[in-house]
Amino acid sequence: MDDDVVSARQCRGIGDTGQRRPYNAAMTLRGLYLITPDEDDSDRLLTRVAAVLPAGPALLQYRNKRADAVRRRDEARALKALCDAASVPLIVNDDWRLALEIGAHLGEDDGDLAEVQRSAPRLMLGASCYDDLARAETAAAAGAGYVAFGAFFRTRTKTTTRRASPDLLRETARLGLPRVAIGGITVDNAAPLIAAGAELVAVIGAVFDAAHPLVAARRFNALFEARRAGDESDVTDGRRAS
Ligand code: TZP
Ligand code: MG
Repeated sequence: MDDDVVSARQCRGIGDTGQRRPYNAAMTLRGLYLITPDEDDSDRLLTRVAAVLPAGPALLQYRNKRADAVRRRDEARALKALCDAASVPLIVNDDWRLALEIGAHLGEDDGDLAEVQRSAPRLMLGASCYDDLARAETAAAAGAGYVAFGAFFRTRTKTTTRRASPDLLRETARLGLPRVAIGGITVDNAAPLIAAGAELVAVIGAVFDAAHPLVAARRFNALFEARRAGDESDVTDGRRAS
């Protein structure tokens, strides 16, 4: 089990060019955070995920609100094998027990983060913080591995009335954790969120519903690369040091 945890915690930087490195809590995750689409056919789900993994997302989250426990376990295991082969860390939404060997993401209704942290201290726990700064502060204090905010834009994937703003990303830089932006994010609207500090943009529809999902995923990678190149040239030019 320990080996599984370690291998699931390998992560890398951006896209296809990233190098495998062992997970280290201080390491900054950065790039595209893919989340699995609603897909009732397990084989099709795996095929769709396998098609985009060559883009090298920073993380993949298994999210399935519809399947029963048996199917969720089967799918999570199959995704874990695909992700291990691609060196992409897998996160499981909602179910930290299922995620125990994999990684977990906790939402508002998934239990108390500090309690899960005590039960499973080696899990990387992400926390959904919606539009709520106080929740992000509490999650950070409880040892969250990242904090997620959203929805930033109208999304057809999830019914939500919570609406986050880029200011929340700026305000939470001081937490020192990767900030995830989610909700209606597309290649065309993501750049301001990355500029506001989002280390990760979490996406379902704009990749999985695209005509060419792998191409779409690589376009997100290019946004992060462009931002990094801009930051580096700003530093070189002495315009910006942070
Ligand atoms: N949480 C907030 S919005 C959302 C989730 C899971 C859905 C994101 O999906 P999409 O298709 O990228 O808008
Ligand atoms: Mg949840």
